[in-house]
Amino acid sequence: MSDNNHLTIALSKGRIFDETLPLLAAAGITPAEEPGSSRKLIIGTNLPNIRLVIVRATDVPTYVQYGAADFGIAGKDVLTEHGGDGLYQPLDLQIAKCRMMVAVQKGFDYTAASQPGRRLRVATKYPDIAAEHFAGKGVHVDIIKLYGSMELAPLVGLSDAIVDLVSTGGTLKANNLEAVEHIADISSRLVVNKAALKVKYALLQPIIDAFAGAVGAEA
Ligand code: PRT
Ligand code: MG
Repeated sequence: MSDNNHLTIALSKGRIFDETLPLLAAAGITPAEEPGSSRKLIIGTNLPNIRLVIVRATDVPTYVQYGAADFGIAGKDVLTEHGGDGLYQPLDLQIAKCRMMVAVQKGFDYTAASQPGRRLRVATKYPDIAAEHFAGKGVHVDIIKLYGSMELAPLVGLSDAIVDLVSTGGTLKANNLEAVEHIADISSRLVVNKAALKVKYALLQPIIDAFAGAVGAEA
């Protein structure tokens, strides 16, 4: 599949996949199987020269950077944390929208705890984003890296605060937490391998254009 007439697209299961289906359809691409119910990691499409690889959301930039996939779709959270080396990011797809927020347990005095000079313990899956945010405020932080369920950390005394994604706010509410600071608005981006864009331009550009048309943007 590595010749110039074939394309490999890296996608993650879950919300990004569901919201990507209409974009793929706009480009004339229909997956042969539903990754939610299939255990296959390589999924064909209606087009014999285009296939999907199903990877963890955080791994999408890595597959595209190394050219194992020609392009993929990843959240701005994942892309910011990963860095943009070797990646061309032509399009904000306006899908899987959410907000990167600081949250604390209800009743915790965040204003006092985040004064310059104070030291705050922050649990997050996004250590670089969190470190940059607090450095910008002049707040010293000890960052505790977690891989999931950040919401638990303040409840059991692992951290004072978390940096995590919020969409409906339901998860924070269910765990007696509240958002206290907005760091960034997040949506998913198209990421293209820079070398592939050159050598497979004739295959890639019509897909990028179709995605742009579907989201009402200029590619
Ligand atoms: O699940 P896995 O570990 O494989 O990876 P992942 O969790 O990164 O994948 P997935 O599919 O859950 O998320 C993929 C992308 O969706 C993220 O990288 C974001 O860009 C985007 N996205 C949009 C979100 C959310 N909204 C979101 N709400 N990703 C995660 N969440 C989580 C959040 O971390 C929190 O635990 O949902 C919870 C909060 O949701 P609400 O609605 O209760 O506020
Ligand atoms: Mg998840």
